[in-house]
Amino acid sequence: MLNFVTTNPGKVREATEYLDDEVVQFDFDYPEIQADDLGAVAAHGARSAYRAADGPVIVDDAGLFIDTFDGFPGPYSSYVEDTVGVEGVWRMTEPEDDHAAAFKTVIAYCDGGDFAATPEPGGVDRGESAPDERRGQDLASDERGAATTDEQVQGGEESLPVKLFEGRVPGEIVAPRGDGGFGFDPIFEHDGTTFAEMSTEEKNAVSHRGRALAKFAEWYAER
Ligand code: ITT
Ligand code: NA
Repeated sequence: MLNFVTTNPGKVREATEYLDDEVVQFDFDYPEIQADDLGAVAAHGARSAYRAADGPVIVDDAGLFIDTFDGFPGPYSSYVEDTVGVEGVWRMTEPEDDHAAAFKTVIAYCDGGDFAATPEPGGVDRGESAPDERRGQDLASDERGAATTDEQVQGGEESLPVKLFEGRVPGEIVAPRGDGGFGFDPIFEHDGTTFAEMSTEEKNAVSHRGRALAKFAEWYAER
C-alpha cells in the first residue's frame, strides 16, 4: 500500500491508473516550505509525512508556469488559485501576446530506506525527451541526487532519503473550457484540447503528472 499525501483527490485519481499497488489518499496537510523549487517542497513534504504515516509515501508538488510572467505562478500556484482564481489567471494572461505555459510536477517518494539497491528503470523516454524532461530523468536516475546527498550529511530528520521524479507538459493558457479534471485544467490547452475536456486517461497520457507517475511506477515496481 502506498500513501499519496495530498489534500487533492484529483491527484489520487490520476495516480491510481498507473500503479498496481493500492494507492490510498493520506490527507495530511504537510507544512509547505517557502521555496521556489517544487523538488525541495515535495522532498520536505515527503519526509514530514513519512514520519506520520505507516508505510511508503509520495508527495506531488505541482505548478502552472506561464512564460510571459517568467514562470509565475509556479510554486505559488495553490495560493494564486485561491486568490486570483482560475478565471482570473486567464484574464491576466489574455492581453499578453504570448500565452505559452507549462505544467510541472515533482513526485517525492520516501519509505525510510535508501535507494542504492533498487535498479533504475531502463529507457523511459530515453533519447526523445525535451530538455526539461531530460533533467527530470537525470534527477530521477541519480540515486543520490541533489535532494538526498546534500541533506543527508546534515543528519537528523533531513537524513531521510527521498527520491524525485519530474514531469512537464507544454501548453497554452486559453479561456476556460470543460468540466473535467481540477485546478487550472479548464484554462490549460494541449494540442487543441483543454485538460478539463479530457478524460483522466487522456490527461494522464500527456500530462506532467502522467509522465512523472510513469517514471515512478516503473521504478517502484522494482522496489
Ligand atoms: P496538495 O498540495 O495537498 O497535494 P494542491 O492542490 O494544493 O494539493 P499543489 O500545491 O501541487 O496541490 O498544486 C498547486 C496548484 O496547482 C493547485 O492550485 C492545484 O489545483 C494546481 N494543479 C496541480 N496539478 C494540476 C493539474 O494537473 N491540473 C490543474 N491544476 C493543477
Ligand atoms: Na499544495
